[in-house]
Amino acid sequence: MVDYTAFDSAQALEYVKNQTNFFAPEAELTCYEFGDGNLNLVFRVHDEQSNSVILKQALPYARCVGESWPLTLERARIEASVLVRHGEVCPQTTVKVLHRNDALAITVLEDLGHMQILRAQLCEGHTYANLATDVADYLAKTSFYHSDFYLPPAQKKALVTEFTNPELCAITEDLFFDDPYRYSERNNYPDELQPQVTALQNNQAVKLAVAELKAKFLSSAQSLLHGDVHTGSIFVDQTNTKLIDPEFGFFGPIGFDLGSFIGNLLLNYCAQHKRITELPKRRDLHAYLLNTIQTCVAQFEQTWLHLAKTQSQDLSLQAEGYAERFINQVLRDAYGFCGTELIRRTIGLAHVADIEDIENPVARLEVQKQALLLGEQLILQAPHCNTKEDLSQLLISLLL
Ligand code: SR1
Ligand code: MG
Repeated sequence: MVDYTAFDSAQALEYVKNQTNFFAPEAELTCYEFGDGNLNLVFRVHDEQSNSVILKQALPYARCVGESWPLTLERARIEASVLVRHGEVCPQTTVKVLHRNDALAITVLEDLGHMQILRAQLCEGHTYANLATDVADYLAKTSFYHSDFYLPPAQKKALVTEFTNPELCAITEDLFFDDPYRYSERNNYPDELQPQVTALQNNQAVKLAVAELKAKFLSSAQSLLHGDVHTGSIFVDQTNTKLIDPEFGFFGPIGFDLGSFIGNLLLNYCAQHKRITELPKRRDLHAYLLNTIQTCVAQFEQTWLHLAKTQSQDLSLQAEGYAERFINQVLRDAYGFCGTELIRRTIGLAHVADIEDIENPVARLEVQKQALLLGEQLILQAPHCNTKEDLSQLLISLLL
């Protein structure tokens, strides 16, 4: 077995040249590193004709913090395996794995460089007509086909073991559910936000509702999640949508992925109050974001229920009305998890460019206050909604 070593561009190029056959032996290859995420190295290797692949390598620590935060290389195996499994049930929306080497924590992926990262595009006010239905399709299919509704019990349990991802889950457990609700050195917010943060951290009702969500995250192995569906994990163009980066994948509560996605759209919604100055333009983008959330939730529910009606293997879970009851709870969970995403991205360790890149600190502070309040109200009120219509009404009332 080859010993792990973190690659530089020359090593990444040599690896692709010698260990794969994507390029002709005589091809003149070029390679550069361009990763700007929190955790990994990302290289693009291309030839003179601009044929290219991406080589992604996990580092033994969190890149955004440094070697003081060691992190398992196992996440490369998890990520490649989630991509393969999700790709089997939703190929059109999952980035393709071309090659993997778990010992070197390497995954070679199709290059999506002709597409754009959704977060940057939304920040610039661009819209994508297929985004809602594509993400809904991905979330419904990947979660249904890896749930107890579909998998035989023994296979499901074996997969839960295969995808046990304790170190990456611990990051989410800390950053989503613990840090924002207590003092933590990792928290990051301006002094001017301290009164709101103190109020949040003293709000016992919020802490109780967050405890419910954390308990679900810890012990509801409902399906194989992506685990980190933020708008930086989605490539888009006007026809396609591709999910990347499921290194936080594990068997968890289905609503977590949907909630993370909605949460990121809402972070953008809040930021647009200060990003777009012309009112008609801002209204249009706000309408697009709200419509994307509503369409995604409705389509997710519809596809999931259709699969449950036509593909469920488990006899008891086919009981009349059970799938509807199950998915209603998933949607309540999603809006709750969405609230935790809004809060942790505002006062926790990992922020979003949508808000951070607002240059005027006074404007940014207003956006941060809105995101905090929205998150808090979703966490408190989502558990009391019965249907997706109630959840949608709740959201609209909070955005007014
Ligand atoms: C230390 S990792 C911080 C965040 O980046 C990832 O994309 C996840 O969202 C994680 O919470
Ligand atoms: Mg990532």
